[in-house]
Amino acid sequence: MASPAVLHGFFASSCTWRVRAALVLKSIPFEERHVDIVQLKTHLSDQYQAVHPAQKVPALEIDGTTLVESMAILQYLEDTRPRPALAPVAPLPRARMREIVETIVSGIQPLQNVGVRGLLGSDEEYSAFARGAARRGLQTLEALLARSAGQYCVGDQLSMADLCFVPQLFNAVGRLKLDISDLPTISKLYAKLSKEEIFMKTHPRTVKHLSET
Ligand SMILES: N[C@@H](CCC(=O)N[C@@H](CS)C(=O)NCC(=O)O)C(=O)O
Repeated sequence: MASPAVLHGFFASSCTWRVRAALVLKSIPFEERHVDIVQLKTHLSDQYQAVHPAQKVPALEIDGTTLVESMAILQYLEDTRPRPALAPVAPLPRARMREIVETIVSGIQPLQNVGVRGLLGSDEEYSAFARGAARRGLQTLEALLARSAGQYCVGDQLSMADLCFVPQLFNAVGRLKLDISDLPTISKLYAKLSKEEIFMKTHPRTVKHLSET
């Protein structure tokens, strides 16, 4: 029998959460190895650089190799374990999904990543920059979701867009303390999706608790 996949991740990392949720949805056995990117900064060790050249999380050991970059990992899982599908088949909803994914993955997450904290002056300056960037990204997301959302970010099918959306919103509301009450589509969708089993099961709170017991 193949050995379980190994997810190198941090419980509160939005990028790790995307992959954790996909692994659970696709019923892929895995163990999660804690990489502390906040206090101990174990991701900056030479040992971890051998796992992830950019010294970030997540990295996934699977099928005898190691993959990095959460969206490359999700696409690999989709290509090798297509059920349940995490992307619509038709070209237009697929493009809508990618609009949302790109907005989050390129337009929001990197600008508020803890890795840029030291590059942006004081903690206050970092916080103001991160909150401003996230807020602007969420406004874009609101406009995109207003035309694409149904029960999920794109129509009524759970997709990679949702796997990016819920962790990013948890970050925006929980860590950056952003008020989203003036973003109606986002507020409604986030309230609904955060109660879904897959996001509760893979939530940072659940994982933190498990890693402590
Ligand atoms: N594009 C990468 C981003 C990875 C990333 O920025 N991960 C964050 C946690 S969500 C991290 O490891 N930050 C630590 C650092 O940059 O020093 C992905 O999607 O995997």
